[in-house]
Amino acid sequence: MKKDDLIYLEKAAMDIRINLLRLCNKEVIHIGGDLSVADVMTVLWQYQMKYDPDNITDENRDRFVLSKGHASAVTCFNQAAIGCYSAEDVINEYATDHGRFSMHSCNLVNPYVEISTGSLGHGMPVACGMAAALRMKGNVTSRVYTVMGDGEQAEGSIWEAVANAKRYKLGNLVAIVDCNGLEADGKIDEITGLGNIADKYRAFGWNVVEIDGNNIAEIKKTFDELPASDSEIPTAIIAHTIKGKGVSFMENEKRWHAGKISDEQLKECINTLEKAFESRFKG
Ligand SMILES: Cc1ncc(C[n+]2csc(CCOP(=O)(O)OP(=O)(O)O)c2C)c(N)n1
Repeated sequence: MKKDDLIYLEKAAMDIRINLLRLCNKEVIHIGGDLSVADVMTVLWQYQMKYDPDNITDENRDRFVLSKGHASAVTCFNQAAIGCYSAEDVINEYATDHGRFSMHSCNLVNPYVEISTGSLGHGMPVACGMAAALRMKGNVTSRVYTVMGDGEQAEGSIWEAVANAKRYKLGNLVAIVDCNGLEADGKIDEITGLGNIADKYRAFGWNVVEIDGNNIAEIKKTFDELPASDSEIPTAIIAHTIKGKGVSFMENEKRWHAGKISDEQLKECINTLEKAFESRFKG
């Protein structure tokens, strides 16, 4: 069921952040890029996508490919929120020998993952192939969503897929770039030399929407206004975000690309997130 109430989605995004931090208190996770994309992922999984956890082979489902495969935790918690399993399952099983959840998304152990990812630059071409296959099978209603990082844009395979998505008229493909300005070792501007990512998608003939990717209302509006799934031009959502969003000591800090927090930090982070939510939406 679509939950289109903005406060519901804001609360859902806060709950995702709290679960991420609880897990980050137990294991090292890619917390910076999980937090930056948490709002986009919450609206995508808990509002936008046509996906029934009780019917995961439905041909008419939307497909999701996590191209920045290291953000598996934020994906797992959103899948938990829609009933694939519970958030406690994710926390208890994460990184255990026979667990379904680990640092990267793996479909050998987790059936809700369409395709294993983690080696950057591969998810997007696979998403492009899935979108083409749906078209060949005459499916005009399903969409394929993929989430990439801005550092990931340095992988050449991304641009082969971008060119082909336009060529094969894949209006059913929605590529989201989580532009948080940092990759693992520092600033994107200083490492990849790619310049303006939105302009590059435009140059390849894509429909490009630039948004504040930490603004739930803007994200929802962007999904509401997507071109029809049977249209011919692929869409790139360039989501400008803050790495570590919601946790002040992590925001814009490359040190928090991945890490673990103490019990004390966890308590403080949850308190801050809950207070921020209350001051915005209560009373
Ligand atoms: C092909 C490949 N090279 C290197 C890595 C190691 N690596 C993991 S995450 C990461 C940084 C990715 O940056 P970005 O795409 O911006 O992700 P985010 O900042 O959103 O976490 C790198 C280099 C990898 N997973 N795959």
